[in-house]
This record gives sequence, C-alpha cells and structure tokens, in this order.
Amino acid sequence: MNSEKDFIAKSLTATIENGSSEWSAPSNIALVKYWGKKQHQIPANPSISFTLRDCKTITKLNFAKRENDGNFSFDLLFEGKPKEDFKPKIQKFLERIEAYCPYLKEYHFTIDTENTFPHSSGIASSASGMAALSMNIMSLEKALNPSMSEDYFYRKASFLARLGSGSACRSVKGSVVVWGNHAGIEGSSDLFGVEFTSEIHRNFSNYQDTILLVDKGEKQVSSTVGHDLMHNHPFAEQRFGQAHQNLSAIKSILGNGDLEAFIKIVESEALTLHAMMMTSMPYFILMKPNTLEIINAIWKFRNDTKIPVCFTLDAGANVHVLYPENVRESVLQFIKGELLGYCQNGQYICDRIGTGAINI
Ligand code: 2P0
Repeated sequence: MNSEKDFIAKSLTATIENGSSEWSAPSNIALVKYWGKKQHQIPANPSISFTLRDCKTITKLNFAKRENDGNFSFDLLFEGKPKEDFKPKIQKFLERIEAYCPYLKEYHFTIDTENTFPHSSGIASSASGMAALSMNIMSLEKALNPSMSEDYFYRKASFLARLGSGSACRSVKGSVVVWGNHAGIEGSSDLFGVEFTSEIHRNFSNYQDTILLVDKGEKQVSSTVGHDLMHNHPFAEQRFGQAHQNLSAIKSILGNGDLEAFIKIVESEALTLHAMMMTSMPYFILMKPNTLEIINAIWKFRNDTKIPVCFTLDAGANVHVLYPENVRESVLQFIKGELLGYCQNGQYICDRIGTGAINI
C-alpha cells in the first residue's frame, strides 16, 4: 500500500441496502509539527503526534441505498440538529474521496456528529471529525467487501481522513502516530499515518495533556491558509529539514525516556511552528498575550521545581501542557494556582494519551 491506486475500492461483492455504524475518533497533538503541504494533502515534512483520549468526535452514519443521480446525498446533524454550515466541508471531502470510494453516490447518508469538548473551544475538531467520518465510511466499505483485511481497513481510513484534513490521518490508530515519509521509520508514508511501533519508555505511558483554553474565538488565519504560506517561505527548506532531524531525535527519546531532551524538541517545535507564521508573507500571529504568560510561568515553575513539564501549541492561542503521570498532582496544583487566570473563563481540559478510534 504505497500508491494512491492501492486505495481504489475493489471486490465490492456484497449488496447492502441500508444500515448504520458509529465510531469515535480522538483529537491528536503533534510533537513534531506538520506545517506546509503539497497537492492533495501530501505533507512537506513528516510529523509525529500523541493521540488524545477524551477529546473526541462521535459520529453515527446511517446509509440507505438510492438511485445514483450523479450527486452526493446526505443530511448533516450536529448534536442531533441539522447543521447547514458544516455541509460544504463534508461535500468537499466526499468529492475528494470519491475516486477511492465509488459507491458513495449510491447511498443517502445521515451523518450525526458531536464532540466531547466544548463547541468553539479553539480545539480543532477537523482531525477528530474527519477521522470519525472516515472510520464510518470504511465500515460501509467493509460491509461491501467482507474479505477486507484489518490492516487495509485502518490504513485506508487514515488515507481518507488525510484527504479531509491532513492531521486527521494521525487520529485513527495508535498512541503515537507518524505521518510522512521518514528514512528512520519503516513503513512511514505521506499517504497515511502509521502507528509508532518501536518500544516506548515507561516515562511516556499515560502521558498527560492539560489543554489551557486561552482564546476560544475564531482564528484570523485558517490552518489551510497557513500551510499554503509555506510555499515560497524564505525558511521553508531549512524548516522541512529540521523536522526530519527532530523526528529522528524524538524517535530515540521515546525509546530512552530522556525527558529533558523531549522537552527541548517539543517546545522548540511549537515555537518554530509559530515562528513560521510570523515570518510568512503575509505574516500573522496566533498566540495571545496570555499564551506567552503561560509559557513563561511554565519555564519558571520547571526551573524552580525541576519537574519535567513542558508546553506545546497547535495553530492557535491555546496551550497544551504535557507531563508524565507521576507528577500529575503537583502539575495540576500549579495549573490551578497559577495558570487558570490566563484562561478564558478559567477553562481547561484534562486529557492524556489515548489509543485511537473506537467502534461503538
Ligand atoms: C499539526 N497543525 O501537525 C499541525 C501543527 C496545526 C499545527 O495540521 O489544511 O487542519 O486540513 O491539512 O490538518 C492543522 O492543520 O490542515 C495542523 P489541513 P490541518 O497538527
């Protein structure tokens, strides 16, 4: 499975009139960031992420056979109610994946979706949402092609999710997921995410991610636009090279449990991501003053206590606070005492490493 052609559905031997499936898929947080892409969501550099456990999208798909009139036919419900605003994104997704799922126009779909995290919390639901929908589409394809292997099922789900939103391909399977060709990671691919299967040191088991909601407003610049600004970016080639090096380094770190080295790479990646935004043309800043307050407070706390807590950032102002399970109590006390004042309405979400999509 190393070419797009391998993902064109074949052997659709069964006839399915109607049915339903339901999957949850989690959000993920990148350690080495994806920022910059080629056509069809092919990443400009490889990335690696922790899969989250509790921040997820739950999507139910009903399907009923219909006359193929050359159009896609679907209703979209968000928390049980029709949501017209989400439909164009789904329409675009279906158009992108149609070549690989030629059966889609033969069905009417009802897509009923909800998130476990608060709506417009500034946590992107595109990764978990596109992954959950892709799992459901693969459940239908598996019903049409009962001989499909489990390996193909998950790979194609990740492949489809990628076409919906790049980072969504890292939300399908595994606790640590690599997406993008990397010389040191066998089986890694630009087409889909793969589970990081090397041994992971116990320092990282049940690793904690507390998400501090600094700003829940609409971002001024979407990720899609941000990715695009890496074309002709003056530092692009250096950055893509650095991501390869950082992925090699983090691969060793995940094996040897060196938390000091982990912190250096993860924080540098977060700041580099935002540095790319600040040095794009046009340039933009997604961090807020409170993002920097939190970063400085984390550095001071770490310096004073030697507790291995660090931050990372997504394409937004929120801060992900990452730390090992054995320092949970002291870090939560620090967060509650010193960081919540920087959060919008004092809001935060306690999450941790999870394992991927779940069939409900
Ligand atoms: C990541 N981000 O690796 C990076 C770091 C945000 C910061 O991938 O245009 O929603 O749908 O492929 O996946 C967010 O961008 O962008 C993202 P598209 P996506 O997680």
